Amino acid sequence: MTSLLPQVALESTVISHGLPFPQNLTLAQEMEAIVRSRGAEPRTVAVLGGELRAGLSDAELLHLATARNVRKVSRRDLPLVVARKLDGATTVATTMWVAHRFGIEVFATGGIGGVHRGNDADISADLQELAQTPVIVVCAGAKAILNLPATLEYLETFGVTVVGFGTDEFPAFYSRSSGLPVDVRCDSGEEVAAIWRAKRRLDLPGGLLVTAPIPAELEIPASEIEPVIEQAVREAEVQGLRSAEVTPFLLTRIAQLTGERSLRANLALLRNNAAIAAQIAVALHGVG
Ligand code: PSU
Ligand code: MN
Repeated sequence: MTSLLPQVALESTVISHGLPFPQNLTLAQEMEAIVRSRGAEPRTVAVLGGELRAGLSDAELLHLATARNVRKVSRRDLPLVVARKLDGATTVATTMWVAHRFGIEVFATGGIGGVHRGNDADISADLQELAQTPVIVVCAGAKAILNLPATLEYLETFGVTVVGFGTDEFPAFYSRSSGLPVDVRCDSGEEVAAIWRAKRRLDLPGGLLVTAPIPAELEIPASEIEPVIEQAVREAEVQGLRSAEVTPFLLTRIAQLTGERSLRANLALLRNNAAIAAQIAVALHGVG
């Protein structure tokens, strides 16, 4: 394996359902470029014509960024998109699963799913995947559209270590702090790599969640984003949305209500996470 470059997986639901066109396409290309500039190889994950893919051409990225018939593929959707030869964008859970099959250990995304506010039965498949699949997921924490304390409790129950990258607090996506502690702080890719190697030596199953706060200059303080989130969550309830529809609705609605600011914040944290993931992948590669 040492002749291969370090690898970083990237997800595609953020391209198809998380961001508007054309910023989604530019962002996907920028994340790939950032990973490359740090000495790693980007592997954007998707399902195309029923085939699992890790590594896409520019034309394929454009297709995911523009086509309307690209389905959001959670793990439960995998057998049906494969059987029916459909196109699908992979969530965090599905990207982890595909990355692992391709031998990729590090993955950069924006925010993970979690336990929803107001509906404790709506628990993202991302959390179970973190419990089961050995991949390091770099994210900016989770949006406060979720019940963050319940999300962290769930991760603890299932044995998922939560790292704060350069922070002692679990970041809340648009906001750098949530008031909730992480399990351990790391300030370098090497420190994360050391924890990952220890986990492997101990034969512990599952992934590692590395959370990095949004760059300070683009942070939206909790007091400003909170009323918007509450409004979006209420609207989702009124509309009776369920299951996989909830998260894309909330993401779109918050972006509409906050305008360009939340979009700029979202793009900045995604780029930041790509750089950190590459750093971790390079550190892991160094000593095997
Ligand atoms: N949170 C974000 N942006 C996103 C997502 C979550 O801030 O794009 C996407 C990710 O792909 C994540 C998925 O895996 O939503 C979670 O959806 P659900 O809650 O339906 O599991
Ligand atoms: Mn959900």
